[in-house]
Amino acid sequence: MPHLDLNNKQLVFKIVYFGPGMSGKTTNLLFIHKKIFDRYKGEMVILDTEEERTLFFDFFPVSLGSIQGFSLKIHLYTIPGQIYYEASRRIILEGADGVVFVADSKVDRLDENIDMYRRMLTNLDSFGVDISTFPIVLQYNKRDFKDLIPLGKIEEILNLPEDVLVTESVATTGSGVMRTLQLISKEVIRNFQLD
Ligand SMILES: Nc1nc2c(ncn2[C@@H]2O[C@H](COP(=O)(O)OP(=O)(O)OP(=O)(O)O)[C@@H](O)[C@H]2O)c(=O)[nH]1
Ligand SMILES: [Mg+2]
Repeated sequence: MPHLDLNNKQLVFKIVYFGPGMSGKTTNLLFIHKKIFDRYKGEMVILDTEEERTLFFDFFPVSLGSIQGFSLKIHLYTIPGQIYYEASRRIILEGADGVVFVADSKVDRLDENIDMYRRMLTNLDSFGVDISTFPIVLQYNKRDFKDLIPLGKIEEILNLPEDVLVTESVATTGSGVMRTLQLISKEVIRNFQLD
């Protein structure tokens, strides 16, 4: 459920970019932050190591305008993909209204994608989230590489529902990045209306 702040008349949705290490989560957020006009965005907080790996999370807020006197906001987060940061991932994922799963399309990264997706589902389940209705967009990133995981492969292995939302992207150029954000935002708001 989005966070309703009655004092400040705000409705805040939380979208988390999840996925294995180096799949391009931070790169997605950097591109989105660059694209959005200043008046609609807050400062981007990046907590990374010297090697540009996310240490805890990246974050920034986006304003979507207002409805009936309430301002609508989306808070965008990334998780750290490195395997030993499980506790941080859990903390950041908790309370999410939707997830973009950023998969690394390189064929040798298939197992890491599957492992991380399963970890995400386990965590969501432990929060009591109904995974069958929870908004998720599966983004096949790094489509500029050779030897790609074919579209459909991750869904097939994980036995995901047929109507799972899938996008392709090259986060370094921004190709597919805004479309992914639009899709997940729409899903999150639609899911809220259905609640
Ligand atoms: N060629 C190519 N490189 C990409 C793409 N997306 C991200 N990268 C590169 O992959 C590396 C890792 O990207 P990040 O965005 O830092 O990855 P991350 O998922 O945030 O990684 P963690 O924070 O460790 O979980 C960087 O060097 C990016 O420039 C892409 O679509 N194509
Ligand atoms: Mg990162």
